Amino acid sequence: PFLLALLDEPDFRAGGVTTSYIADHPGLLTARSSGDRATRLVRYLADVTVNKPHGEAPTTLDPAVKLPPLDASAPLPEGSRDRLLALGPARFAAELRAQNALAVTDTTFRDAHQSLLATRVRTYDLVTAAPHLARSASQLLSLEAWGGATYDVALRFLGESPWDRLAAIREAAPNLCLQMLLRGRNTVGYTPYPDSVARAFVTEAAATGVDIFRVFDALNDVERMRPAIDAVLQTHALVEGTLCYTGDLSSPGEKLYTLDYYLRLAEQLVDAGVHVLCIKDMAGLLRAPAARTLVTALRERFDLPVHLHTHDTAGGQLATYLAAIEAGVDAVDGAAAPLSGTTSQPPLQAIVAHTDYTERATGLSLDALTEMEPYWEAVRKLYAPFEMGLPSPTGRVYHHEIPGGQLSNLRQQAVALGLGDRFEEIERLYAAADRILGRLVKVTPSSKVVGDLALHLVAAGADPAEFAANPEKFDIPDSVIGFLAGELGDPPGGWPEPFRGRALGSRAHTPARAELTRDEEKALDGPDVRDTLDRLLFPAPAKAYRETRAAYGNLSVLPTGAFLYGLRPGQEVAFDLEPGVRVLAGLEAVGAIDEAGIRQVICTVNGQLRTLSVRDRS
Ligand code: BTN
Ligand code: 3PY
Ligand code: ZN
Repeated sequence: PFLLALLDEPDFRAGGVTTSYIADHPGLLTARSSGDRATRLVRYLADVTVNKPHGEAPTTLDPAVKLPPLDASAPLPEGSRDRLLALGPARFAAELRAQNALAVTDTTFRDAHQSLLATRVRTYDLVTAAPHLARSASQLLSLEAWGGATYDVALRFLGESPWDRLAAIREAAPNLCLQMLLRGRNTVGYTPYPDSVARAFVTEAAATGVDIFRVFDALNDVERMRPAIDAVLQTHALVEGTLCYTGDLSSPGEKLYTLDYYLRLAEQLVDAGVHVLCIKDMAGLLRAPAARTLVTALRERFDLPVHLHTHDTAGGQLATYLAAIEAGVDAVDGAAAPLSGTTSQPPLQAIVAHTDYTERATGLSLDALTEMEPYWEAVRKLYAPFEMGLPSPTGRVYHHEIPGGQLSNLRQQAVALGLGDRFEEIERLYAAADRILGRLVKVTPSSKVVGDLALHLVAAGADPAEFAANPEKFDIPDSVIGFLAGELGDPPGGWPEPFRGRALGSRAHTPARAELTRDEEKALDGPDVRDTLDRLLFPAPAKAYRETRAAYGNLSVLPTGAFLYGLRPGQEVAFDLEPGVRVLAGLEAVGAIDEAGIRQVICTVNGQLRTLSVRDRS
């Protein structure tokens, strides 16, 4: 089959077989024996070793050596998932509301690294930690482990199936509720999809391992959350209806995002049948007094539990949590201390320490959480090239209101545009773009619309007042046109006219697809629903993933140090092709570059020498 595949390749017929041909087409090696699977993974390691896409390894430490001891044979303690399955979501929520203990969600597996490390943390490092949490942190309400940007990034950058990640974490922590973040009609993407996509997505996610769905809409439009909410209500899972928080409801100047606004929104969510109300403070704008007001009012008015999420961008969110806790908030989100703070969540350890020996004590063990810190510190070091967060807290967030995940991302984009030293300007234009577009709730994807306009104004050297007055004279990014055309729904403050009409003018906009083809609908019902969803949501990244998978196999089994940085001469790495099928791979030497740009890489695979040809693209 290998030769036949080769003969089918168009440039083979034109050029002939050379070592460089194989080096450039590793996907041709498609046999599936375990020896061959090992060789394909070693071929990947050889390529990374030669080409160093992320430079030299920042550390040679294997995070696993930092893990506390684990007795895998001891029975698992009962956890939140056992209770959810026993009680069903409605009674589970009623108990959450009735209990005194503050419930805690651990965001380390999703939002924390999305907000600090460009979403790059791999399944390998998560699945290594999960059995520890299942045993030593079984009091958690949930592990937020999926959704948001993780789906896209897994396919696009990690060569991983997001579905396999979910299934693997599910298996490693079977007693804990796994939670995901779902962007309403956009599911885990950036534009709206037909309702049947949201339905199929939720059904497959619940079947694969999601127990708690946090559903939001970027403009707080409950109608746009409803298909996803309805779909969750058909499963075993719990659904959180989300109020995305913006502005400052304590400010006398706030006329749009007022307490009344949030209470009306909450009422619609309650009517839609959600089990929990979530306050999603994606930029870290909720101040302690406003938290006290909002949590008190929501709990007086409705009998659902309230779950608070924030980002510690300005540095004060533990104060917000304490005010909310005193006001009766039922659950809060935190991250393992080494992946907490600034654009990420407040640290779990501090949340536990500040409530211990009070009525609201979480039941979590401060010691157990702290014992995991060296592991997460070592993991974070491995991902150093993806650090893009703030070096320190910033008060400017109260002005520009950029969400945590986007703030770190935008700083990177600014550096790429050569504007790294002028980030304040981008922040100022972000705030101006937000005003021009009507003071939006800014969260994926509305935050991307505002960010795209801000970067566009910077790049064009345009004055925001001039742009607002004469939009027809300027190029406008596609995402902004789509937003103005109503693709994301109607903003709470209404449309900014006459700006909108003049910006749209006669500009063409291709609306998002409202319907699928019959074949696509059928595929969503079929056995390959995961592949179908990958393709529908992220056509290009799904293709990149399939190609990577065909070329190298299952990259998620490789330890992260080797995956990102390759091997040093003399170094050996062990990995499991599947449970019990261990491979020991080593690097002997890397040869000189030849006239065709190829290097011979001498490796060992379970003690046998292999020489691989790798193109040097560095
Ligand atoms: C984040 O967006 O918060 C984390 C980084 C994720 C990057 C992904 S990759 C493609 C997609 N497009 C974006 O602008 N961001 C996401
Ligand atoms: C996401 O949509 O990924 C978010 O984290 C929004 O806050
Ligand atoms: Zn968040």
